[in-house]
Amino acid sequence: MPDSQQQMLQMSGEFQRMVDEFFEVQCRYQAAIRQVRTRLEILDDEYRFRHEANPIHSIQSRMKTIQSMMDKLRRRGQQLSVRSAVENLYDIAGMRVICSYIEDIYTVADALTSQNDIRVIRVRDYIKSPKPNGYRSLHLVLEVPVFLTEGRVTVPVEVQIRTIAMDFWATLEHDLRYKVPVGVPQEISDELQQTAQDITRLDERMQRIHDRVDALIRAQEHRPD
Ligand code: 0O2
Repeated sequence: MPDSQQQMLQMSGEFQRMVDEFFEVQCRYQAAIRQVRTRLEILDDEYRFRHEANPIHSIQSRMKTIQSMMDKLRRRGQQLSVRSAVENLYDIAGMRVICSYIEDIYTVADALTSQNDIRVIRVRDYIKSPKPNGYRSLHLVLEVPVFLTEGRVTVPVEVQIRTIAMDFWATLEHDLRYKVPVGVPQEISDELQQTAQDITRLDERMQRIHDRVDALIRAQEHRPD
């Protein structure tokens, strides 16, 4: 068999091994996403029962594709393998929790991180310290337990918590950035930054209105008949 053909076979064999390994680890990351989703849903249900309000508007989740994992490893100059991805990437399993109000973000984050079998690996608060482009969101990397036939394993999950308005901005900004590979012109970046500030003011106003309505409801509950 010619050398080139042998090389091709070897490469496709290596790729196949990588894909098999990926499907094996995918199973535990998906289990970790399910764990976190169930815990979030339980917290949301309990909150509705106790406070007649839902801190969570919606939950999205995704598994990083093998291609996107390898791209990230390549960008960082790290070894290109599934093992390297598991050792170096925190966002193979990613979740996005969308809340209506800013305070709900911290209510959800506190409730989740205070569960004693969850370990907080990293917190990045881009709400208190927004990125220079205006990006805001609370990022947590949590290590959650998953029970497999081989026993208990822990798996990292990146949880991004943000308001509907923050999500609207981040989704559009992300799409725009990908649509213009040569880079978004400065005037558009400036306008996006300005819009991020408008959205911050909107979120703060909505929070104040919500607090006032809450106070009215509480006052009515305590009024003698
Ligand atoms: P995708 O497609 O959303 O997954 P690390 O998490 O340590 O590997 P990083 O990138 O420093 O690396 O972490 P960080 O800052 O916590 O942000 C990771 C994710 O947050 C990004 O994932 C985005 O989803 C989101 N994000 C961060 N900055 C921005 C921003 O300026 N605009 C928008 N729209 N989203 C942002 P990925 O891997 O980039 O992409």
